[in-house]
Amino acid sequence: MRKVLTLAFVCAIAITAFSAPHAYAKKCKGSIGNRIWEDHNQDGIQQPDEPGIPNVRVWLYQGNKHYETWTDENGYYKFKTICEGSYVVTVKTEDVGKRYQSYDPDGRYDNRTRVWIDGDHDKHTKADFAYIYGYAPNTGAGLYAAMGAAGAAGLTTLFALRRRTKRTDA
Ligand SMILES: [Ca+2]
Ligand SMILES: [Ca+2]
Repeated sequence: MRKVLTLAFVCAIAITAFSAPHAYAKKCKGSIGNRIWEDHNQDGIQQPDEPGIPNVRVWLYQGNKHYETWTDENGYYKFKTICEGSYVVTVKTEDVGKRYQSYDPDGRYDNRTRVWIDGDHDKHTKADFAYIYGYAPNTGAGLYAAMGAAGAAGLTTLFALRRRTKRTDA
């Protein structure tokens, strides 16, 4: 009888020891990444010759909680032990230098994207962002930068003249 009780006691301890931490850890095994790179041909695809941008801060927001990490020498970053939920990944734009954004996962060029982590082992690797020097066709700011201040002033004058002409015609 004593042997049976001892065995039952050992089993109870074993079940407690193994099941409790496992149940807790199971909820936060997701991860979010993946890369910030220079999209030289601006096709939104990472070609082998397109380098990553290192030392860029990336923030992960969930409500008022926020986490920070940095891209490595190849432009990769990863937030680990992520629990189920909705997050916003944001790139610290000061760290990409004088580059313009040329790719954003959600199509809106605002240096951030929303990510949902569904399950216990959800590895999200699509939070990629691209930046390039010079003309970025997807943002008006890139066009002005490429033209330079004088060109931008010329364009503004041209638009003003066109507006005035339209008003005169009407
Ligand atoms: Ca590319
Ligand atoms: Ca976006």
